[in-house]
Amino acid sequence: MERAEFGVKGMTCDHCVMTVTKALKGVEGVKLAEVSLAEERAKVTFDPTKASLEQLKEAVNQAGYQAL
Ligand code: 9UX
Repeated sequence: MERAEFGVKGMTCDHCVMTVTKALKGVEGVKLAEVSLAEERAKVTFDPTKASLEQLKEAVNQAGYQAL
């Protein structure tokens, strides 16, 4: 299992946080996704044989936010 952390811009409320969290958890191989509105960051634990950091960021971007 691999742990990644990256910035997420564009979240302004708790519902945004849920949307980003669900987007990350929807990526195959993701075990845990913690998103902080205050920190504007996502911390994700995933199986690197199933998902990549690029895929995680793509999921965030597809949901309408900006992964850094
Ligand atoms: Mo409401 Mo958070 O539009 O964007 S879900 S502020």
